[in-house]
Amino acid sequence: MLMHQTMRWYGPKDPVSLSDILQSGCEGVVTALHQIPVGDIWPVEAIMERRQLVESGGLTWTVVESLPVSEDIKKNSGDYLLHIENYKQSLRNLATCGIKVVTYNFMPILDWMRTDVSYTMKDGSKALYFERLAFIAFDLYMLKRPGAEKDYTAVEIKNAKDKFDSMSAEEKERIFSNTLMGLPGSVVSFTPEQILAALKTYEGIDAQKLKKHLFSFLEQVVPIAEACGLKMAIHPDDPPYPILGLPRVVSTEQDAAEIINAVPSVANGLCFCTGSYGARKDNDIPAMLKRFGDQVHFLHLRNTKRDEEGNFYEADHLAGDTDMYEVVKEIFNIQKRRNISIPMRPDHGHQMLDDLKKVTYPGYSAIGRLRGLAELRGVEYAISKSNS
Ligand code: CS2
Ligand code: MN
Repeated sequence: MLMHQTMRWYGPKDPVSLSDILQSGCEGVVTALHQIPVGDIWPVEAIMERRQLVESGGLTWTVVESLPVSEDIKKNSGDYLLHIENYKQSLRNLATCGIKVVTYNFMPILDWMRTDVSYTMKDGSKALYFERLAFIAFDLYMLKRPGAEKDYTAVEIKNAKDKFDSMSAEEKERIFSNTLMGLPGSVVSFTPEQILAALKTYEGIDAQKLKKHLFSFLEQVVPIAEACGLKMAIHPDDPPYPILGLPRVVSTEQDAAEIINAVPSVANGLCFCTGSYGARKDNDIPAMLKRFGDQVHFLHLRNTKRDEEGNFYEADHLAGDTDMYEVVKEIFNIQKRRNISIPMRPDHGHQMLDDLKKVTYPGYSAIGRLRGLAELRGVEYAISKSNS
């Protein structure tokens, strides 16, 4: 049994077309109704319309990424009760339309964060990069977040200041806009005033509290998902540690275990993103897959290369710190045991070849993802052949 191969498709405005995705060998796409404001209900008609569009392209749609959780829900404030009811209704509507897996995350304010979205690799392709010093310089000297100094060592602060002073105005501007790029699927980025105001709303919410909010959200929505045959899949934090003073609660093996145990149900599972979890040295990716295999409902396969200073870039899918052979072997075992085909996508890829001339969502150009997918597909094919 092989993985169900998909790519993310941002909808009709995505410069990567359904035909491109079909030609990459995928059976399906993973998509979301980005046009619906976070917190509102996804109506059946809109879901069906998207489904028909995908099917008219010869592809299937069974995984949603993401049905976003509102800031109110994460903070247990404002309209959170209404938003939870709406979330439940969206789940029912999605199930009615044939969706099987719903991906979400619980990162306050931001989704992934990088300091450079076009970092040039040795071979000339471009990757997403997180440079810790650039990030500290951004936090201290561009955003000027109150109290930021206490998150860093004296040496880090000094080095970040030197870095900041040596940067050209253009470089500063680039780091600034890359860092505040906003959410995947949207092109609007935050202004410093907006982000500082948003950060302020998290005052008094530490990791323990955020976790409590996550668990009470799960207590409400998981039974609904279970009753309508849906599986929830939580995406890990990226990078997998606190940033900008915001708590992060889906970063480690321990976090994943606590989430699963908080509301025991087949419907309460993981979107296992090897790239996000893999940016931490203490996450043993194959071991985590082995432990959580029964709860993995969706796979993001991607690799990162870390260094001692806390920088990491997105490596080729078979390079980097995570051993993809071990990962795919583990997935092969899980699928065999559960007798299912788990949906996967290559997550990000490098911008390369003709895509260097195109504008796509950072990480989501076609050719780099196709390369990653093809390599992973080859690994899986070989493993399954030698096991049959
Ligand atoms: C994705 C995440 O592009 C990406 O890095 O893996 O943005 C992911 O889609 C969301 O966090 C899931 O809710
Ligand atoms: Mn991911």
